Amino acid sequence: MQGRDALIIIDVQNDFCPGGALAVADGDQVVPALNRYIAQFSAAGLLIVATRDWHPEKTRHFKAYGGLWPPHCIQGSKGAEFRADLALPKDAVIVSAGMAPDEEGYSGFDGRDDKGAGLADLLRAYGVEKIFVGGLATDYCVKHTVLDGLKRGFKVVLLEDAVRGVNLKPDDSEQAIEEMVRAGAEKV
Ligand code: VGL
Repeated sequence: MQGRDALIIIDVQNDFCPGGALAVADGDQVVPALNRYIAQFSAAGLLIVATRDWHPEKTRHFKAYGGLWPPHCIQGSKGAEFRADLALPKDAVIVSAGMAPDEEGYSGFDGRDDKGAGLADLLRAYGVEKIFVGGLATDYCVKHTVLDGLKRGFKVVLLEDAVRGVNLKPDDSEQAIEEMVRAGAEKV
C-alpha cells in the first residue's frame, strides 16, 4: 500500500450472502478478510470505497423483464443493505450501481456516489493510481470492475482471499480470475 492506493469493496450486501435472494456460496466469508483490509487502509488514511448493487423494482437485469437474475438488491430493501458485520468506516465513500431500469450495473465504474460522481472521477480526485479490489461476486461485479479499472489506466490488485463467485458454471470464478490476470491485474 502507498499514498495513492484505494480499497474498493464490491457489493458485500445481504442478497449476495447465504440466505439472500442471489446468494453466493460462502459469500459471507469475504467479510473477515475485508475487515482486515479495511483496518489496514483506515490506519494508513487511505480511501475506502464500497460499491452496492442498487436496483429499481423493474429492471431488465431481472428475469421477469428479460434479464438473467431473480430480483435482488432492490433500493432501500433489507437485501440491499451491506452485511452488518462489514466494518465500513464512517468516511467510506458509497457508490451505487445498476440504478437505471435499462442498466445491468456490473461494473463499479458505472456507479455513482451520492453527489453523482462516477467512480473513476472520484478516484482521480483523490489521486488514486492503484486499486485493491475484493467482494462479490468474482465472476460478475468484481470481474467487470477490475477489467474496467485496468482499461481506465488504474493499476489493479485482486484480493483473492476476499472474493467469492456465483459460478453459474462451476469454473466461472477460476476463469474470471484468469481473465483478470491476463488483462493485467495482480493477485495477492
Ligand atoms: C452481481 C450477479 C447479478 C454481482 C450482480 O454483484 O456480482 N452478480 N448482479
